[in-house]
Amino acid sequence: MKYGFFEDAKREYVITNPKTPVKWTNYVGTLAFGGIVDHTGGSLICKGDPALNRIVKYMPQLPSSEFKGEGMYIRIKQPDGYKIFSPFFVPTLDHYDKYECHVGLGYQRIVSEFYGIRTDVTIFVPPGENVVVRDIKVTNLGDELVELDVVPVVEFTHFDALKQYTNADWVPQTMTVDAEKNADGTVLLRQYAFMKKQYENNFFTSNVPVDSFETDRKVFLGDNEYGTWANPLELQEDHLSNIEARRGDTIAALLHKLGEVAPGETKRIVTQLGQDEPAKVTETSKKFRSLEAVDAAFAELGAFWDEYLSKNWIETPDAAFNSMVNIHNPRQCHTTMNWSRYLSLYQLGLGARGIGFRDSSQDVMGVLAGAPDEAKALMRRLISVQLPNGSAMHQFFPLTMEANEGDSREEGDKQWYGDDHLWIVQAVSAYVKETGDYAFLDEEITFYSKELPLAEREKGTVLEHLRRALEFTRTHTGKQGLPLLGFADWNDTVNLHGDAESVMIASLYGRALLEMIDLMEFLGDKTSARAYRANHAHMKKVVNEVAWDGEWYARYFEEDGTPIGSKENSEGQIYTNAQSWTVFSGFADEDRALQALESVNSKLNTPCGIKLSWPGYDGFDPAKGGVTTYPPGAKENGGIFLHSNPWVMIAETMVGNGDRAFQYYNQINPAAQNDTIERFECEPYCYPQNILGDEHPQFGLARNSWLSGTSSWTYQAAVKHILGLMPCHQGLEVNPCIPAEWDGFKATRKFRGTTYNIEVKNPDHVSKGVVSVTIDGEAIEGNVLPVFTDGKAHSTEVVMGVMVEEEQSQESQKMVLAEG
Ligand code: IFM
Repeated sequence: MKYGFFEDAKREYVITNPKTPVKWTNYVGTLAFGGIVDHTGGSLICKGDPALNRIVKYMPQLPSSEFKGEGMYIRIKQPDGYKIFSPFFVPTLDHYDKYECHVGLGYQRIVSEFYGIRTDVTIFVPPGENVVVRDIKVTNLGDELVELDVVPVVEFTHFDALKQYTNADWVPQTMTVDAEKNADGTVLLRQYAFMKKQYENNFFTSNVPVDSFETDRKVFLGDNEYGTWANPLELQEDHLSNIEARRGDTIAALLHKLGEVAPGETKRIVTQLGQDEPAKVTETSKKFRSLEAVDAAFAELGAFWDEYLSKNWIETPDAAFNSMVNIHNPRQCHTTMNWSRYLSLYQLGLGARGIGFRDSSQDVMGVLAGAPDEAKALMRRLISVQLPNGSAMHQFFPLTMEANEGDSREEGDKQWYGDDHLWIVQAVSAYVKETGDYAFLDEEITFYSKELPLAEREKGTVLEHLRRALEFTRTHTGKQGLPLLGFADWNDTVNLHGDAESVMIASLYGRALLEMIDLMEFLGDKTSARAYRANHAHMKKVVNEVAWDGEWYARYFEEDGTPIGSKENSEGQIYTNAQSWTVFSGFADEDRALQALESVNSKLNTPCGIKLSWPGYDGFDPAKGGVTTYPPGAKENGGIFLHSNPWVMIAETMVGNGDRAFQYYNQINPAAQNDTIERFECEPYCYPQNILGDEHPQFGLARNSWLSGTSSWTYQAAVKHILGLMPCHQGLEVNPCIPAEWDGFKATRKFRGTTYNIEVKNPDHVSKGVVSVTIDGEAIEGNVLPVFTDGKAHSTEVVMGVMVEEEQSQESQKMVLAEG
C-alpha cells in the first residue's frame, strides 16, 4: 500500500506516508466527549454536541499542510538558536526518517523520527472521561546529549461552532484564558467564552513542570501574525510570554524544557485537554497527571474493544473480508452509532443538523451484538421524537433533545419525510432478535410534541410506537396506492411536489411489515399478524401492478402519475433502491427479483460499485429538487452512493447468488483499494459515503468517509446475509450464501449468552443451502441454533450442499414470508 498497511494483530491501520491524498482521520472518545484526530495530529474535539459545545478550532477547508486544532513542536537547542520541528509533520513539513500514524480502536498513535529524535504520542479519551490525553514519549536516538523542549499547542474555538465561522467581532471579544501555576511547577490554562465562565471551562494542562506558556495566537506566531504556524516566531525565544489572553484567537501552548536527554533516554509528558464545571476543573485535571492512571485508562479502552469485537469473529478464505468484518467495519459501526452524521471532515457538525432519526435507526442495527445497551439507549431517544401520528421528526440535538423537521421546504411542500418512522421498526425488531429483551417492547416512551412540556406528552409502549409507524404509512398513500413521498424518502435529494409517491417507502413498509408479522407470531398475537399480513399482500399487489416497468421497478410517481426511474424517462431511468428493496420486502417474486437484479447488474454496476441511478440528470430542474444540483455521476445524481450497495448484496443472497453478492462486497471494500488509492483518495480502513460514478470525469474518487449508513448495512450484509448468521426470535439461524468456490468458513458468535464455535463446510461448492447441522456432535432439525442457558461454548458444524426439492421450496417460501 502506498500510504500504509493493515496490522490486524494490533487491530490497526498504519499510515507510513503523511502526504495522504486527503486527511485520513480517526475518532477518539464518544459524542459525550471526543471527536476527530487526523493522521498528522490535528484534532476537532467537542463535548456533547459538535454544534453547541465545540472546543477546538479545526477548519477542514484549509490546506492539508496547515495547523488544525492541535499540534506540537519540538525544539533542539543549538549553539545559534533552536532547531524547531513538528513531530506530526504538519505544519513544519520537515524531512522525516520515519513516520507512522497507527490508526487504532479509539486511539491514534503517531510515531516519528526527525533529526535523531523519536516521538511517540498516543492520543485517546479515557473511557467515560471528559479529557483527551496525549501521552508523549520523546527519545534521543543519537550518540550525544541533546537539550530538548516540547511545546504542545491547542487552538480554541467559540463553543457555538457556527458563530466562530461568522467572523463577527463579538466572538473574539469574548474569548478568554486564565492561567494557574501549581506549586509543583505544572500549569493549568482555562479557556472559555465569557458567558461560559461560571458554567463550563475548557482546560489544557500537563503533568510536568512548565517553563512558560502562551495563550494568544498573535503573540505566538509573532510579527502581527506574519509569523506562521510553520514557523512561530515566539518559539525562537527562550521563554513564552505568560500572557493570559483577554480577547482574540486563544490558544494554549505549554513550553516544557526537558533539559539534557542522554543517548537512548526517553522522557514522558502527558497533556490533557478537557472541559468541566469551573469548580471541578482543578480536581479533574489531576487525574491523568498520574502515569499509572493513564496506563490503566488505555488498558480499559483496549478491554472495551476486546469485548465489543468478541461477539463475532470469522475466518474465511478472504483476508480483506476477514479484516473488515472482524475489526474495521464493526468499529466504524460503533462510530456511526455514536456520531450519527454529526461530525466528520465532511458532515455539517456546525448548524442545524443533530442526530438523524433515519440514519441512527440504521446505525443501531450495526452494533447490536457488541453494544446492545448503547443501541437501546439511542433507540429510546429516537423513539421519543416520534410524533403521535406515527411519523417522526427528522433529527434532534443531543444536548437539548429539541427535534426538527430537517431541511427547509418550499411553501406547500410536505413537512415530513415519508420513510423516517419505518426504519425504527426494523431497528427494534433486530434488537429484540439479537438480545431476547422483549420487555423493551413494553417500555413506555413519550411521543414528541413541540408545544407540550415533557410531562404532558402522550406516552405509548415501544410496540405502540411501532404500530403507529406502520399505520402512518398505511393511511398516507397517493393516487397509485403507494405511500406518499412527503418531502423526500431515504434519498434526501429527490424532492417532488404535491402528492408524489415512493416505491422505496412501499418496500420499506413491506420489510417492516415482515418484521412485525414475525414478531406478532412469536408473541402469539395472531390477530395482528393476520392484519399485517393482509397489509403486506395489499401493498405487494399495488407495487407489482403499478411499478413494474418491464425489466425493473420504477422508483417514484409524480402527483400526475408520471413515473420516475422508468424506461419512459430519458434521465434517471433506473434506480438501484427500487430493485433491491422490492426483493428485500418480499414484493418481487422470483422471476421479477432475478430480472430486476439483472438490470442492476447490466445498467448500474461499475468496477467501483453500484450507481444509485442512471443516467444522471444533466441540469438543474426545480421539479425534481436537490438531485439535479449535482453534476451527473456525483452523489445522489447517479453517483456510487455506497449505502445502497449492501442492499443489493442482501437481495442477491436472497435469490441465492453468493458469487455476485461477494463480488459486490469486494468492489467497494476500502481495504481492497490498494491499486486504486490515488484516485479513491479516502481512508482504506472505513467506508466512504460516495464514490464518483462513471458519468463523471473523476470516476472512482471517494468522499465523505466514516459517517455513512454504508457501514451498518455492509456489516449486516456480510454477517447476516453472506455468512448467514442471522438472529431470529427462536435462536440463531445459520443460512450462508457464499462464493461457491469457498470450502467453507469458521465463526465464533456470542449470542444471548451462548458461544457458538461454528464450522461451515461446503464440500459440494454450492452458494446456498444447508443440508445438516450438528451441535456438540448431535444432529438438529433445521438450521436454527437454539439458545442455551448453560453459559458454555457449543461447537456447531454446518454442512452446505444441494438441497432436495422439498427443502428448496421451503427456502423460496421464506423469501415471500408474508404469504404464509
Ligand atoms: O439517506 C440519506 C441520509 O439520511 C443522509 N445522507 C444522504 C442519504 C441519501 O440521501
